[in-house]
Amino acid sequence: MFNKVLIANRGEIALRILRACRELDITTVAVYSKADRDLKHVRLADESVCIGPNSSTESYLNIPAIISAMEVTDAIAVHPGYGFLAENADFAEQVQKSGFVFIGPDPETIRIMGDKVAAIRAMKEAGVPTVPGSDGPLPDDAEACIMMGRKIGFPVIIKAAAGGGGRGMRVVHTEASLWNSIQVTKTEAKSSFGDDTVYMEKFLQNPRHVEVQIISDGQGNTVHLYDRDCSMQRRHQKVIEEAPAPGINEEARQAVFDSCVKACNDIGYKGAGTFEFLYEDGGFYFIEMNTRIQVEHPVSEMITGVDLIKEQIRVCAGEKLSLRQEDIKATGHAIECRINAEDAKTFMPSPGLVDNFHPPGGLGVRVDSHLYSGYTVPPYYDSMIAKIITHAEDRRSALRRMEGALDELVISGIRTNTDLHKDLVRDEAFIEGGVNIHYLEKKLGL
Ligand code: MV4
Repeated sequence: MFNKVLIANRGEIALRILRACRELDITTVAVYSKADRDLKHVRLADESVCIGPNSSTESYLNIPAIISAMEVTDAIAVHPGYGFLAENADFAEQVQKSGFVFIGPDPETIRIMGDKVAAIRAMKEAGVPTVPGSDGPLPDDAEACIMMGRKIGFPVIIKAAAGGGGRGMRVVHTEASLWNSIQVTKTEAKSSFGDDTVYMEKFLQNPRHVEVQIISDGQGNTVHLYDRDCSMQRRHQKVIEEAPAPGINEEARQAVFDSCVKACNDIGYKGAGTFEFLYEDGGFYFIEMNTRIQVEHPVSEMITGVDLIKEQIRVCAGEKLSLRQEDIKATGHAIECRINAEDAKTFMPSPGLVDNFHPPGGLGVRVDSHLYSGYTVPPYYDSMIAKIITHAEDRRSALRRMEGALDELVISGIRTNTDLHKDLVRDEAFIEGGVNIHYLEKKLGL
């Protein structure tokens, strides 16, 4: 096992990684920007290094600064968390070339999954169900593209191969507008990602976002940790997630779990990973794979009892996966509410001094947060400040437990989206289960 790990992130996830390291008897190094001296995990870490000014480009995204911090502190490995450098193949490669371990998949795997065309190809090859589409980049031939659109059936969606997470896509409703839309999407992709490769998929009108969590040791051993539903979102920002995904066709579900496990073994995947699917009319359609630990990983941990961060560290230290699929039971239901420092109605960021923080508690209530009374939320980074997770024997009970947890939660001095969550956990359609990706934006009148 590693004796020292550098945590290349901030906020709640840095604290979450620190806690996992502590349980594995690993010494921790925190790195922080000038604005982040007072972060909770910086105080708890064995060592800490300031890596740059406020701006994330010059700190949490500064590869030489992070590798220098590893050299100075003699850290063996780096955990990237989510966001920042977590899915940057060049970072993973430079970490390796400097003689350190990147806690995540190999750079080549990250690169394949970053290229959505290559990712879909690899997954389709392994038997993962995909969206009907172009099966590769679109040719520079208007007639051929129109033929393809006709065959797939309108509406279609044009996506940038280098995009993902909702960036660089365009829905096309008619044959007449297809070629122009392809050109516009290519131009935007070129300027955003430096790559104008685009592909085509059938546009699914009312899907749910259902994803499958896996962990793999890169030695042919992979287990899945069931599914999560993340359909409650606004502008590609998830608001509430839950595990397991409610009301899924059980036969399709088991088949999709098996296909994800097989795909990981086929490509020699190492680390935690998430297969993102659209789920519509009882079918799963793969869209992307995330090669990082995700914000919503706690709901999977709560239903399985598996510590995903500890497992990530173990497999990346070269240990064989000790988990066996038959030992991973899904018990009850877990729900996560993302608490952001933002106005509950306008969604405008609301950084500043938190004069009082009282987290909720009790059986089946988990709070992943770096907040403390007297902490100042800086304006430079993501506005998520806490995740409230409830677990109970069934979905209704987990929701009821969340109502109580949200009512107990006190964060004063700044505005938060807590009132939005209080409304959502009492929303009839959400309580019923299985709302689609458009539900929240429609409810908010967007
Ligand atoms: C789609 C889609 C409908 N049909 N692909 C948006 C984020 C990116 N990961 C993929 N996205 C979508 N791809 C096809 N073929 C609808 C979306 C989509 C979406 C997906 C998941 C969660 C929220 C979303 C919000 C808008 C659109």
